[in-house]
Amino acid sequence: MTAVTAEHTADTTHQAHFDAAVAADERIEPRDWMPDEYRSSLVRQMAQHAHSEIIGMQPEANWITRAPSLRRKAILMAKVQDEAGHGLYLYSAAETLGTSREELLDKLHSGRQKYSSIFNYPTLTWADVGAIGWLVDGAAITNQVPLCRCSYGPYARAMVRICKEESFHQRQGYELLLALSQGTPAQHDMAQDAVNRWWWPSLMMFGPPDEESAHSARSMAWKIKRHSNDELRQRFVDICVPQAEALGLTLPDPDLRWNEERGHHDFGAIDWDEFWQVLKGDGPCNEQRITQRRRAHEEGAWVREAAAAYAAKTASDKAERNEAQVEATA
Ligand code: FAQ
Repeated sequence: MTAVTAEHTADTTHQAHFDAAVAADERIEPRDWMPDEYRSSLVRQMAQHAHSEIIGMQPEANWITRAPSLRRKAILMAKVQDEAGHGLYLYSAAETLGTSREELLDKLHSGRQKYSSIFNYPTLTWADVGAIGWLVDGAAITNQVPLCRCSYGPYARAMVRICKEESFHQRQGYELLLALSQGTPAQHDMAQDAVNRWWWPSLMMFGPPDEESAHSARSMAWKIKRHSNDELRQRFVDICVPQAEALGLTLPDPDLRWNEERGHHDFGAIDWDEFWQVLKGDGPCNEQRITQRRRAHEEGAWVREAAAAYAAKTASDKAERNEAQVEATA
């Protein structure tokens, strides 16, 4: 057998193992063989997801100093800190695919990788913190619970923990909005205004319509994604309608109504031009978000250097101790 044929046979066997594992709902682990496109598609999605978590800290962090009570401030600080943690789990999971955190951050800072469109909208009032918790975390959970069954092990495991925390976030947003909705008329109006502004961008979080989704078909065949963008968007709308009623708030869509035949709510047309414009970098806060992220990265350089120096020192101290121990027992 020539070298080329042997290589081809090995690749075919690997591919057959991979396909069988995916078909049997087994997990693909970092040391397993995987097609190059599977690896690169995972890096793309996981990196975007990680970037979304850390850029997503900014809109809410904007309100930490102005939270209306110590209780609300403590909750908000914990939530924003959780989002940083989610970013770290996801960067670590992406690193198991052979990329590095530096490389991913560099791609974010230079605009070569995306983050979620939703974080390019401003948080104008305190009620926006509630709307983000209820709608943005709510949409994130709807999208991410199926990712707990993603075929790639490290991503699926990271998602289990993230989803538990996101569902706590969603409840705090709902509780915050409920307090405002049942408060003074001015507070109620503030809650309604926030929902009016965050509803449509939340629906865009699920990605373009299925017929325009470049990656869905392949990602679903590989069981990275388990449902299409439109399926998850519909699920989210159906969940939100009764919740909005319980909140005493209205969803800003005159076309929203129950469709008995479909067993789902119909809803109005999404402004996809706005979505693509935000993705191109022309949303209300794109410039501000990325500038702030780059600055935070530069200002944090000394922390990374100190942590690396400490890790190197701890490792060399340990090596010296081990050597001394070996000599003492020789
Ligand atoms: N924003 O072919 P598809 C959170 C891009 S985490 C920006 O349909 P795919 C927690 C897409 O990347 C929120 N870009 O793509 C939190 C692709 O571009 P590319 C993030 C978007 O991957 C809460 C192109 O459009 N969650 O909120 C968006 O099959 C509160 C074509 O799209 C995740 O990342 C968008 N909305 O499906 C934090 C979940 N949608 O790569 C702080 C994991 C699409 O070719 C506070 N990701 N694009 O240049 C996913 O499930 C998928 O990647 C989708 C997109 C569903 C987002």
